[in-house]
Amino acid sequence: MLNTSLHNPNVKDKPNLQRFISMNRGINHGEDLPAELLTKLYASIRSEPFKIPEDDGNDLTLTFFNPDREGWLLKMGGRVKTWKRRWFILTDSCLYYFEYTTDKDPIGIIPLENLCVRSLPDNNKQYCLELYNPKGQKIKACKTENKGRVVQGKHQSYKLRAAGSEERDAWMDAIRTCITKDPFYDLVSLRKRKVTGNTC
Ligand code: 4IP
Repeated sequence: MLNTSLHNPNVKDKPNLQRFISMNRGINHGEDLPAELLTKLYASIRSEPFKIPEDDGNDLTLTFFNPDREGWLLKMGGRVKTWKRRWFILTDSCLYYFEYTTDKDPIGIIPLENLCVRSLPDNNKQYCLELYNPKGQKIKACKTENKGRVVQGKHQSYKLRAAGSEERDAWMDAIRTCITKDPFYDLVSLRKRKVTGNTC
């Protein structure tokens, strides 16, 4: 309130320090906050307005807050079969991968809708899992190319490699949970049952 009162040009009646202090009487469980604290707060807000960041839909920070799982995995390329170490975040039924943990924007996004996950035999590489489309179709995903252009992914399946079997199994469990808990599936299967008349 003080920030708006002091810095919004539409507010003509700017409170002075004394008024600010009296406005805050009894707010600390019936007690007053120390005058020194309020004085510093007043001076700080008056000297520099603060801005609350607006959610314009472009900032993905909130999307990656409190994910279902996150960690490093090796990912095999789609056409060129090279392994790249990527930071993966599993949230909102999508897998996002980044080059660095601190990156704000992912390199790639894999929606898990309609996908399945399985472990791969430890032939050449150990602890691998595979995301695949049970209908055998290419996976619908997107990635950002070097020049910043967003393009469709080219993976028939995503092969990922964990550091150990426990980690691989934990990723598979987390991915499976994400796939099954998506309310979209309940809606679609309900609709399918209605259309086919199958009530099972
Ligand atoms: C690349 O190999 C990387 O593995 C890419 O991974 C991968 O894209 C490319 O797959 C693959 O060609 P090089 O760097 O050796 O060229 P990343 O994007 O994580 O760097 P994906 O789709 O896996 O992100 P294709 O299918 O774009 O060729």
